[in-house]
This record gives sequence, C-alpha cells and structure tokens, in this order.
Amino acid sequence: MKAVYSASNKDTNIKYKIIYMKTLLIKLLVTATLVTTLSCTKKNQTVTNSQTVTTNPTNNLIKIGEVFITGAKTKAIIYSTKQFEVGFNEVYISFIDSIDGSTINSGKLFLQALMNMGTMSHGCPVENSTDSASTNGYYKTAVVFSMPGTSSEWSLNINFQNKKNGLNGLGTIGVNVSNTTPSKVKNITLALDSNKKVIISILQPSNPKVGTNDFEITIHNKLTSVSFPPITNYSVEIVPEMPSMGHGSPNNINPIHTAKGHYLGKVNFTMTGLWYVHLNIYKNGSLISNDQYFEFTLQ
Ligand SMILES: [Cu+2]
Repeated sequence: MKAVYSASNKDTNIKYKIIYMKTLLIKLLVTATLVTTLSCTKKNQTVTNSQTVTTNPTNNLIKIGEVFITGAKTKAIIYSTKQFEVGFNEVYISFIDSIDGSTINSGKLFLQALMNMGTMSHGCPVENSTDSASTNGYYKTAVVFSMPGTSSEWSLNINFQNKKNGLNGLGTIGVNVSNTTPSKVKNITLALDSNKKVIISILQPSNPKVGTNDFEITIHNKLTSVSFPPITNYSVEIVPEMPSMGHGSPNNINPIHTAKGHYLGKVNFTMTGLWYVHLNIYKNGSLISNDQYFEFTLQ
C-alpha cells in the first residue's frame, strides 16, 4: 500500500485512502464471516453470549417457529440447522421469560414429536438431554422424523420445567417436514431380530466428497408408537459400492456405537458419481440385516 501514500495528487490520495478503507472493511467483513462460519460448522459449537444467541442466532441456525408456554410463563423459540426434513434434525430451543424477556438458562426440556394421521398417531425418535441447564441459551435436542408431513400432521410437544420460577408447562407447535430424496431414513422390520421395528437415519456424510468422509448413522427401535429407545448393541459393517462401475473402495472404517444410538465410522469414496453404502447389521455376531443401503452422489 506504499504507493497509496506516496501519490502526489491530493485528490488521488484521498480516493486511494477511501478505496483502501473500503478494501479493509471488506477484508474485515470477510474475515468475520469466515470466523463465524468456521466456528459454526464445528460440532457442539454455539456462540458465547446467550443474549446474542436468542435474539440473533448463529449463522447456521434458522428459526423454525415459536410458541408460548403459558404454564411456565415462557416463550419457546425453536431453531434448527435447516428446515425440518425426513431424517435426523438437530433442534435447539431457547426459552424467554414472558415477564422480563430474559433467557432462561436454568430449566429442563422434554421434547416429543407426534404425527397425527387421522385414524392413528405416532411419534418418532427424539434425543432429549439430561441437562437441567441451557448451553449459551440453547437447550439442544434432536428429532429423527420418520416420514414427511405438514404442520397439521407433525407437531412438537415442548414440555418445559422453568427452574427460575418453579413453573411447568407444555407448548405445542405444528411443523412441516419435507421429504428427502434419496431418503435419509429407513423404516424396517428385522425378521432375524424378533421382528424388531427399527429406524435408521443417516447423518454423515451430509456433503460427501472424494476421499475419506465421516460416516454416521443412528439406530432406534420403534418399541411402541410413541417409544423409540436407541439401539446400542448392534455392530454395523459398511460396504461402499459404485453401481455403475461395479467396484467398491478400500480403507473404510466400520461405524461403532458412540452414544445414544449413534454409530460413527469412515467411508472412502474414490471418485465422483453415484455410490451406495450398504449396511450389514449384526447382533451378537449374527447377521440380521444386509439389504439396506444409503445413496450418495458426489459432484
Ligand atoms: Cu406418520
């Protein structure tokens, strides 16, 4: 930038200074955006100021809706990383005191998702936290929507125990759940495991690339229409296949159970195109499922 300051003409000098300031401003903005974006893509990352979070969520969260929970004298604001869709959805809820507008950091959330299908209703897997406090203003949970539906079909029941005023309440909000193509969920019945009804969802890779990708699924048991405990004792083997070329790939790491029915491993895609990742599921060493696969298209 030396040339800027050595320009002899005064007007030119000012022009250059303005351009310099503009460039600096753009650089600062770009840096700030990058920092925010990078920090938001990290797992479990939220911003540090709870006031900022509830009024101005981080870049990667979008507001789904809000509902008053009159019994607990709060308003619940629901966020996710995307509009709700079939499969695994992260859900972040902040609770605002109806009286003074402050964020309620001490409380307990119990979330349920219910689908009203007219003649019958059912739920789907929900991950409730055991924590009695928010993280930076958010109570984190997750929902595995098992099928698409409108906001008059799917609803979230938000039970909140407000530890600030000692009141409990329930708020219900309808939510739209769009379909995913290819599907990010498998609703299956395992004949070789006592006809157990099982819901498998794919979390990662969400943005598959050539090379090694994290591979993560959840497995839940549909025990009743409203009870979906995680299955933690299966073994999963992954077999990638490129159907158009009839080959697989080396150096995959089979997903193993981490927590709450999540199984985490690595999948290696060696080239662009359409891939299937087949799942072989074992229980106590016996193969109980080998006909399920998730599809990925690499650009
Ligand atoms: Cu349904």
